[in-house]
Amino acid sequence: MGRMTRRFPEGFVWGSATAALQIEGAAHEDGRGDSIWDVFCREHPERIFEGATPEVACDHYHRYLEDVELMRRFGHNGYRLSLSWPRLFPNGDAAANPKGFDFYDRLFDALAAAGVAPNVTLYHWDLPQALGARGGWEDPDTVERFADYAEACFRRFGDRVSLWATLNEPSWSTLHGYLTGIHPPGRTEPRAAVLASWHLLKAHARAARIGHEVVPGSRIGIALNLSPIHPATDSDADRKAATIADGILNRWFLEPVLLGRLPEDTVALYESCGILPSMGASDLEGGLVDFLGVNYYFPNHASADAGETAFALNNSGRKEDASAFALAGLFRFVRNPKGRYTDWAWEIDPAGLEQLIVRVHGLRPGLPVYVTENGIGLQDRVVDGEVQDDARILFVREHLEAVGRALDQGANVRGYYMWALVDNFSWVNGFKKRYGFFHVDHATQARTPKKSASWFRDVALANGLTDNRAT
Ligand code: BGP
Repeated sequence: MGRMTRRFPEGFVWGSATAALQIEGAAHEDGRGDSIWDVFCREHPERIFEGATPEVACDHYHRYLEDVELMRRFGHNGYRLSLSWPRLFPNGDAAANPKGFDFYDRLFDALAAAGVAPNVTLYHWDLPQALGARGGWEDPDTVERFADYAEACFRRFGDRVSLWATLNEPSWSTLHGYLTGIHPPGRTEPRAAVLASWHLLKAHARAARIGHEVVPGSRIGIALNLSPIHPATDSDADRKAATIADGILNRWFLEPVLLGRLPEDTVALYESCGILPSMGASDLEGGLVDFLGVNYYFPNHASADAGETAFALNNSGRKEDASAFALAGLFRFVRNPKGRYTDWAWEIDPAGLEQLIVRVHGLRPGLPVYVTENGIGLQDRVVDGEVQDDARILFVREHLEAVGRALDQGANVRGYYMWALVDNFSWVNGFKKRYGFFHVDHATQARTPKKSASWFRDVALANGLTDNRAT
């Protein structure tokens, strides 16, 4: 086994993460309704790598027992998943779909039998199309519909789920849904983006209040995509650009859920642009989280040299395809000349995870933190029945070491969910970008454990890292 180099706290959660739309498939089965993503992929195949769709995904709806068995065999004691809103409420209104609820009953029972504790996200981007058609997150009524949906889930599953996340990455979903237009509903309107993000924050607070009422003792959090934003140079202008970007992308979401308030500088910025939504004094009430889910992939480097607004996401995995993110007059993200990058141009920087966790600890000392997503997209292949994903082992090891350093500084990290359990539908990247511990052959749905799955099993069972590097 090797000598233990890092022991994790007792009870640490070792698992992986998925989202309903990315793995379930069975898009038209047992009464499920369309989500905005189903429709977007059907209507805009040119926007998704190779025109992929989530119709079948990993067929988890039918293969969930096999997937739970993989978790058990490979030492997972936790699993982060999301519920499909359009499977439970196909039209986004009050009419529930009993077969959808039955599916999650079966899944939770299987997880319990396998000794795997669920961490459940209510909303991971699959808004019912019926609500999308009426204005989606720009419409205040969507907040009401979300509150009803959340209440139904708390009531039905609250006896078996004790960790809940209201939303997954509201920053990423509003940014790409309403500003860059890369995700559905494909809007490119700053006012819409700020309004949608505000409604998501309200929806979070509403659901948290309801959950605490309906299931006393439940622990309710949120999963935020956080990214340290460094100034590209030491200049005052770049420092200011980094602060602005940090306000828009991180603090706008982080401060309400950790401190119950919005960041003043970002409020002032939106006000000066005339895009600040009208807000009620009690809208954020009840939204303080019991734990924070940190989703971390890469840091950013901000330059003040931002003449034009520009957005592009590398969704091909070809190194030469650039990404771009710039808001005219505010900031532009630039490549780190010293950085290590994945094929999809995401910088690999484990220290960023340590910095983020320590930052959260500084804002809410001792708050339980779970790394709810962290992983690397690779072009994994099965060769002679094996997948040698040494790059993933190195990535996860380095990030777990970063978690260890955050623990040394007093942060209360309680678990790590690697993204992802299985290779899945990677949104606009289709199926080429593989993240799983388990390789999925999308023609046959065969699951093959990658080398990283066995490596992670040893880490989980030892509850720590050893100097046996396995790579
Ligand atoms: C996060 C999402 C996940 C997941 C991951 C990897 O933003 O919450 O659903 O997909 O990123 O991103 P991608 O699949 O776009 O590479």
